[in-house]
Amino acid sequence: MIVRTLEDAKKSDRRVTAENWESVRMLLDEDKMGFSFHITTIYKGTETEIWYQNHLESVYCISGRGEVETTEDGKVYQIEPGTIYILDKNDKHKLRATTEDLVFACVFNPPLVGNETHDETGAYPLLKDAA
Ligand code: 9YT
Repeated sequence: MIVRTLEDAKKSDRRVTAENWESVRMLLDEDKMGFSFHITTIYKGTETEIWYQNHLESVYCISGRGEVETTEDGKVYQIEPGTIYILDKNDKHKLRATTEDLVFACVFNPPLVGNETHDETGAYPLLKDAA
């Protein structure tokens, strides 16, 4: 069994920061679970365009307020604690934290390796298979 705490993970290189968000990657490819698990905070007042072309992701809201828009059809879904959005079609989307920071628990398949950041298309590369 593996046991970790958010507090310890935050103090390590598992915490990754970007302009609009930060994320603590609590479970990664090296753990051999077939998925990765992240606690991600999206900063209030930001919009981030994301397109995980190589990964499926589920995103569960723990706290905060916001909305997610599917870019292709312009549909907007409100996000509040208890909402999950599931990117089952590698959907390109725009994520907005409106009146509060959004805090999410996120799962990725395939798992992230650990040091990915969004590229210019909003995707993560498949680092494990990269040359
Ligand atoms: C909300 C969302 O897409 N979270 C993804 C994980 C996070 N951006 C990370 O760990 O890179």
